[in-house]
Amino acid sequence: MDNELQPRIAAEDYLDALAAHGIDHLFCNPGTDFAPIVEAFSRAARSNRKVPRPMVVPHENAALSMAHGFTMVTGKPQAVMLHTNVGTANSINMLIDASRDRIPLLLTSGRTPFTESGPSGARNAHIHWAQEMYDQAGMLREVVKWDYEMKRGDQAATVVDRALELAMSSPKGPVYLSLPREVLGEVATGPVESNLAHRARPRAPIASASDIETLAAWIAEARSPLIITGHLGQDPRDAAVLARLAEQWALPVVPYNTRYFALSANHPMFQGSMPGPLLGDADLILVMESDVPWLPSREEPPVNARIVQIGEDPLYARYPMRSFPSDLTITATTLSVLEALEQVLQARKGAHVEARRARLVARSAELHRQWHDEATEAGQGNKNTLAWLNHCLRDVVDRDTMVISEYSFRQEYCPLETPGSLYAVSSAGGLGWGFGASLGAKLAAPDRMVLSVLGDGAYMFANPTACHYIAQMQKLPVLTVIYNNALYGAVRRATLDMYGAGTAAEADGRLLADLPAPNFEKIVSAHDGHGERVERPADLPDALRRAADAVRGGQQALVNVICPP
Ligand SMILES: Cc1ncc(C[n+]2csc(CCOP(=O)(O)OP(=O)(O)O)c2C)c(N)n1
Repeated sequence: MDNELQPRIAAEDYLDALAAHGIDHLFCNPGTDFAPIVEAFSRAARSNRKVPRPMVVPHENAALSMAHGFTMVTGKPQAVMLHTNVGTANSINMLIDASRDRIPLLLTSGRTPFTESGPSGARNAHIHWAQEMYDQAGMLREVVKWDYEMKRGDQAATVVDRALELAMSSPKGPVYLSLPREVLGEVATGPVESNLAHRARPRAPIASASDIETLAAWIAEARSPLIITGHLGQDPRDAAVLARLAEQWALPVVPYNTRYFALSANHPMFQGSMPGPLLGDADLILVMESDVPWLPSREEPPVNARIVQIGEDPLYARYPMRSFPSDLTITATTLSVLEALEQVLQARKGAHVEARRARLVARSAELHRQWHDEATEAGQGNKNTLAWLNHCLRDVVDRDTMVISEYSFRQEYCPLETPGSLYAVSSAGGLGWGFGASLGAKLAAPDRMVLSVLGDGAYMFANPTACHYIAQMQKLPVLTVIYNNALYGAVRRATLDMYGAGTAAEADGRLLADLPAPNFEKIVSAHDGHGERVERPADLPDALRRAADAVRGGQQALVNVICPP
């Protein structure tokens, strides 16, 4: 039937509204709740109307992590649609990651039909009774900024306006919308209302001039300042200003549990990834977008050190408990603070800058020597290590590569140079993120090499067959390198930390941590990919090069690097 003869349905207005907000993709894992959406996409294709591209993703975790990956690279929010309560439940792990990583995305799911018979879309399958919940959004309300259920078809545009303005305002984050089938299938009675054009969004916060003056004065006075970053670099412009400021003022930077590229390891002020060694001597600590700048159970700054907490949400209001001290707390984007500081500091002189520079440059050289020796010694040995694996990545990483790390990438051994070149798992640590995120990143930037470095545990959490399937079907060739220690290393470390003298230590803390490794390289082969297994350090460089060549040729690739603990 011609579109003109069909009465318009709310799902069409809804897709139009997504497109009006610049949403490029709707990552879907569908069910019986999708019928009006499928109809709306089909009509849009027939009439060439611009709507988001629908993409079937065969697991909800991967749908969320793909949207996450796309948005972290482009800054543009994307939408996901899942099946009622059950599909939504599958995605919550990745939603927690996105939430703590402040990724704006629109998560939606169908809602089982309200009506037991009657209107178009009423219940007509057994599951429609059992999938109803008293409060479907209740299971994820704590990790979204806003949730709502669309009540009427004529709300389609305003509901999307509201969802996106909240997702995109500071601090950004995911939002959730449930979409009942009868509502999506409602016949439109008039034009939809959207006041998008007259809906100015609040700007992200910037620091007051007096706070910047105070901070600049403290920096100028400081003998041993220290910058600890975590989330800094989500806006890649941060990294460029930080590099200049750190250089001019000889400010040591420790990207601790970093989620983004904050500073190149080749910058002389990069002082490793652990705050401990410099923390004890610091007299000024700038905590820049870091939820956990150090571990109080292990280390503390000196009691008289000045501490400054800076971030869009420096109190981490959604964290139930967090007690880091602060002498100056600044609610502002790190970019605005860094730029303002750079200007104000031009008029000042620091008492200790050159002495400090000499000390830190020497320290950096010594650290690099240690990192280099550690990696190359391992390369001459008979088992692969994390250091050697990362060192060998130097040959495949260029300025255009995006590295996705689910714990196993270390700049110390493979320095990066470019803002926007590193993305790591959220501080919430919900595993299974990296593979899907790398697919989303590749979708966002098809001309760039995307390399994900994953633990064997992290790889399996990602539903690898679903992810390899997407890479194959959507033509997203990515390079996956598995740091395969056949172990949940973090679990073992935690056991030994707490019970090093306990009974569990007699079995080397391996109970519940051993993860005998299958041939992961064969899984990628089943998806037309290039797979290699590497046991010997000497074989690793060539294996990585072959895999990178395969990816450049359009084939996904996986290198399973056996790294016995
Ligand atoms: C969804 C989820 N389940 C469980 C955990 C707990 N956990 C944290 S680290 C870890 C082990 C990860 O293993 P792997 O990726 O191989 O890295 P390794 O610790 O061996 O370096 C586990 C199971 C988690 N963080 N997320």
